[in-house]
Amino acid sequence: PHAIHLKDYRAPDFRVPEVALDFFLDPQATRVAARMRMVRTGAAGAPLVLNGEALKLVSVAIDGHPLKPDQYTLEPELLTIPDVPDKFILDVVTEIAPADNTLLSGLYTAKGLFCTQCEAEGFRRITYFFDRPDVLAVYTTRIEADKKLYPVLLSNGNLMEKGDLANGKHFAVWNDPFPKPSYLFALVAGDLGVLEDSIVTMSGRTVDLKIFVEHGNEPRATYAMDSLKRAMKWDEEAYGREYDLDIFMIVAVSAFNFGAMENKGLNIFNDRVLLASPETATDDDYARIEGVVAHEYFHNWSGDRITCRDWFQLSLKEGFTVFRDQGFSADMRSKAVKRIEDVRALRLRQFQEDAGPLAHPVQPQSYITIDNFYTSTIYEKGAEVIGMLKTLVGDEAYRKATDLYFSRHDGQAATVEDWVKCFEDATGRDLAQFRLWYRQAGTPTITASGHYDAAKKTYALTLAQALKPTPGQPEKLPMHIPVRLGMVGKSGRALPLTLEGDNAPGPEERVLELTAPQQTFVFTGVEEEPLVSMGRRFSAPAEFRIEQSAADRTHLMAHDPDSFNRWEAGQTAARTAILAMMKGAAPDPLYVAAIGPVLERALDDMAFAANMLSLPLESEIAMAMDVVDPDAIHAARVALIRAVAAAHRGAFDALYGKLSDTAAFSPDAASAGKRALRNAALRFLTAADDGAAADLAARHYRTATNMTDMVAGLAALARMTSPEADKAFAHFHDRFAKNALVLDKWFGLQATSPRADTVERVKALMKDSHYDLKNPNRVRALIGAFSGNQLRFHAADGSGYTLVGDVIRQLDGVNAMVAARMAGAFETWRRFDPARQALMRAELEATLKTPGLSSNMFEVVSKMLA
Ligand code: B3K
Ligand code: ZN
Repeated sequence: PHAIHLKDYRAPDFRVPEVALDFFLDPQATRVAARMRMVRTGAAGAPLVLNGEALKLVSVAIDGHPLKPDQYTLEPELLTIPDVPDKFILDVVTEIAPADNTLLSGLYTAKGLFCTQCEAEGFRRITYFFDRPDVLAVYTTRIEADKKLYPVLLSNGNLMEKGDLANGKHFAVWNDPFPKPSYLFALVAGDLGVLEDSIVTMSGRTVDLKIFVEHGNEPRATYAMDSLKRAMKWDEEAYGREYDLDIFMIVAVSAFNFGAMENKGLNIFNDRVLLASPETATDDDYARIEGVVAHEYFHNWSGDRITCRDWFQLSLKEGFTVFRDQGFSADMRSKAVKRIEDVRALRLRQFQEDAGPLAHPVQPQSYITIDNFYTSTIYEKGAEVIGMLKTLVGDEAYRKATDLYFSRHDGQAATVEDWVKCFEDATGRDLAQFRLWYRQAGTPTITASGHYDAAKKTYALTLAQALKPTPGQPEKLPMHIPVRLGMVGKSGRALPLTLEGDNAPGPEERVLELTAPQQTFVFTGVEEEPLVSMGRRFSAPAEFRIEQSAADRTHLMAHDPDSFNRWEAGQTAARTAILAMMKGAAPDPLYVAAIGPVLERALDDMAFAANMLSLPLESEIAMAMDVVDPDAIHAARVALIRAVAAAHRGAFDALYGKLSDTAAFSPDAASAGKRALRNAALRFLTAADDGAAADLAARHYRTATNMTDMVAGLAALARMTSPEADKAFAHFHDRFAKNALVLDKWFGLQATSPRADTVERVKALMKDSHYDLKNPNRVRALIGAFSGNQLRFHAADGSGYTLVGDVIRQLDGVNAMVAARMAGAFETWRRFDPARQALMRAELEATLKTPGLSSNMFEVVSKMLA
């Protein structure tokens, strides 16, 4: 396998204004006749070189003249025709076997349904083509198939024609008038039910909305439909973006490599992020559906109308679209809670990536397999970079810049540089240094130290930034970092931030721009010694460090006017307490006491209170240690939960009782917040993990009227060894045996259990008749969840490592993309003790030696070992 470098980018030698595809569907032997109009744009005489993979070439012709085998060369992944005119029609006929396509890339079948996944490089598994994002064509797609088995025939764009044919077959012709890259091509054929609706856009056009699902699942698509309509409206208001075709379709499929895909006019979804009902989906599922439906819809502008020139620009569409969907969800729900959730996810996955062997910039410089670069850095850090731009230029200028971007680059395959340039042109700001956020990998540390001069009433705040080396980047330059902050007095009031030289009292919050390695900001008129509330709303994807006592932190936890930083203060206080407990300290009485006021105010904002009550996860605590000790982390964290529970038993009891739900289920944010708070209380009320705790958790499970509460009950029981736990798990299994998505939860809850027998149970579950290596959702539900179980995956005897190692090696032969992603479980291996390191290294080395290893797996494993 060899690396591809950004610096080697070359424009294509041909344009392909039009592509006509003719599909004759058959699970074992689908025939694809492709007709492409080619126009030379590059060097005269350059050969035609097309990508192709796992294809059987049936015939190839130029301007109607079939080519003889000596007129072209065929390599495993390339078709080269040395001698072609400057303008011509190329006809290529290929044959593929969708039923054997376990990679789920290109055209494949799942549960009797044909569907495609072409991003990033799946189109080359359908026909020979310039399978790169900077070749934009207008596609016309004709699909022919058995009418009984495949009554629904879909592709991108508008339906032009359909009709019946002889032998029980029928056909449909679709045309997508918007030129697009091949990765946005889609086709679906099958026997599907449909949920229909429509919307009138801002300019008064009516757009038909259709969501296709397995028959019987139509009612479970209503929340997705509702989310879609709200997303379409929001994009008009927030970004001035209107939908452009007359029809927008979504199809839900059960076998899919990731969440969903933004194919023009025909989004394809993993049904996990589309189907919901109160009996089958948790509040988190509802929120995720809302977010993903919006994300894929928003891609219509940030991705489809303006796409990427090459895959090094991936964050151009992904970071931006994540930023857009985060903004949407924040507007639909609570801004503070959404920010907390996003930051938590960022720290959990992206900070971990940035700190390890797979660290890469938001704009990578090279890759072996692009599939490995759909990472948290490209997506979530990419979104943070855009958030910083918005913070720096302000809301209005941000909108001006995005308007400019959409108008300037509409219909183009653009670059990250084009994007930043729009911000410079729209705002007049120099963003030269800011561009480093795209080029430098790693999480900067911002260390603050302050000095209060009581006599002069000044406060000097020194901010220093540092960025550690990452693979391939030994030296780093100082970045342009927005640091949003406030100051809180010991009395609890917010202090104005007046900088030396200001001629009026300053605001209570401001954004400092840190551009040098170290800068000092002097505030004047500071009436009392302040506590600094730094990095409010997480104003940069950085680690903010400031020396503060436990008393300072609990003070901020109660008084910081910025709710995000109240949460942050609580997290830091809890983490500090847990780290101290690992060295023998008792639970920090200040932290334990500080939960009192949180409970007193819990009803004011229940979703927020639930977050205040959720302690840092074990893997978050691990991030703060030089050598991770999973057993000690688990024990200390549980001990702190028990200390909090013991100190506030009465308040938790009262809260739990008061919040018991009798109203009909509604997935809205307020109702979800209420359930989240009650379930947070349940966590503390069952903290002892004893018989009484099992009884309460079992009662919670039995009396639940929705999936959120059922899962909360089960999650508590999953920690315990008790007949109640066995009974509930058996009941859940039998009740939902036929519902794959719910059964995934059953697998996952057992895989994440802290119980000592978890490895054994996961092994047993792999023999369950419902376990299926070919279904990514199932593998992720069991093995993916298990590898996130820090305590048991990292079992000292290495049993967890062997389990996951065996699975990824086996899975590599079935679905290399999913397998390589799952190998990320070993990404942190160097952060553990020598014994665990040796065990993990052995798994990685064994993987590298596996015969026939995919290049996906080769890339991640060799980088992890480097
Ligand atoms: N663009 C797709 C991701 C494709 C992943 C290919 N390996 C979904 C999304 O980000 O919206
Ligand atoms: Zn996306």
